[in-house]
Amino acid sequence: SERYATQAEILRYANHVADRFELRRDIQFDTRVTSASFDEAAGRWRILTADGAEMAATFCIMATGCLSSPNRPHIEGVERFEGRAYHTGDWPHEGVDFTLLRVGVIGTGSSGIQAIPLIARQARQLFVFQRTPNYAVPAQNAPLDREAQREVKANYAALRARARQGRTGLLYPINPLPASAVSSVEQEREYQARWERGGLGFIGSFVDLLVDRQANDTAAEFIRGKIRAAVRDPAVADALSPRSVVGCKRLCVDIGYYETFNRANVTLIDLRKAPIEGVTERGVRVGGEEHQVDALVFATGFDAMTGALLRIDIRGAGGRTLREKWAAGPRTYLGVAIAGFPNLFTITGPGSPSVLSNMLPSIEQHVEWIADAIGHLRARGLGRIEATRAAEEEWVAHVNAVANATLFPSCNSWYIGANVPGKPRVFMPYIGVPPYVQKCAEVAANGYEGFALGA
Ligand code: NA7
Repeated sequence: SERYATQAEILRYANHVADRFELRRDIQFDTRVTSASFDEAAGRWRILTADGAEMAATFCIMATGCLSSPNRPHIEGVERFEGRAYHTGDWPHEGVDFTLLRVGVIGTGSSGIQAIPLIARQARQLFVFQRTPNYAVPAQNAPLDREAQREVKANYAALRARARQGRTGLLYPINPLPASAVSSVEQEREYQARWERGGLGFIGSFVDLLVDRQANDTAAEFIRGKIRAAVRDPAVADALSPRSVVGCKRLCVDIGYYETFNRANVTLIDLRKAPIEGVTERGVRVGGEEHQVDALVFATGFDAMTGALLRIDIRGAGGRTLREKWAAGPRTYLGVAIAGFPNLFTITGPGSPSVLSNMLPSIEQHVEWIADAIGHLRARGLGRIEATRAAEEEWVAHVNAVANATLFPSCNSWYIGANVPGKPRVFMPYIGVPPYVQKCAEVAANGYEGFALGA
């Protein structure tokens, strides 16, 4: 019903899909998988759940999500806090009412940037603890009228086909020109048009924004100009202004974020001047000062892409654990399979476009590819598929080479694992939907090239 549907609407839709396609009969809810180990003799995965149940399966497909494992940084004294504490990635289903409360939000990524304007409207006092400022472009969210809805629904197939041609699988157009090909007045006009359109398409203003630092600087300066115009106090505007590469961390999409700092009840605490010393019973100490709050919101993100997988004790052929295998960072073939872990598939795993793509089509592409692979085995009376080490090596090197040709590795983003202390610094997603989809199709067409198939 809107350009950006709310969580409640998306959940209603998920429930509708589950009912319409009778999926509930195949889902066991409230079940945490604690371990999965490959039984070489039986050629099966043995899967244990937290309630002690054990299951066996020929194939094990990990659809555990890229951003599903909350990152809860250890902050000194955090367990002493006597108020209410929340994590944006683990929000109470019944909602939270901050009316009349003093609230602290730690973190200013997408989640913080979306939550802060809403919390500011309810709370008596809001402290925003910002370690690194982020770029946000306006959502320009609005209801979709009946005609717009009808048009989208009438053209699903064509829209999907068009999206698949795009670098990220999203529908926004990418300007084929580099920024340097046009005058600064024309650059400004392009940025302004995309700003008014709203959403992530801003990053498609010029083809080279994510590969050329100078081009990127022009986009960065445009957004900083918008921040200066939106925020009345120049010192606050300056503290909110990022200096890094636009899009290197996930570009955020906001509704009135920067303007929120003009409110009398909102205070920005710049952690680059003084870091958090610790949490006390009553609040957060920064630079010797205690900011007292009744509620603390951790908008501190996720142990992205590998977190949910590594929380499960996964053991492949010969008992080798995935934790050992990935100690220096994730290694996969196509982000869908792992050498040494036969018959295990990962949906949108590291090494696939995943978080740098339109997630739902990417999930569909993996589901279809995996279903085809299993069908291929069954049709030939086979029961085992495993990525070869050589194919995995080659793919990991290729994923890195593509990333290193861009500006993505230049900042401390969760794409590279930099948000979780001790996590290896490896660029995890694969950049480029069309070449990726083509590669997967070729691998299948060539009889699952790079995989060893067996009985
Ligand atoms: P993000 O984008 O990882 O943002 C987390 C924020 O929390 C970010 O501002 C971090 O600062 C901050 N953070 C993390 N740990 C700390 C500590 N210890 N102290 C202070 N601040 C901290 O997560 P989101 O949930 O916002 O978004 C994740 C994705 O979900 C998003 O990209 C969309 O795809 C949807 P830092 O930048 O590390 O200095």
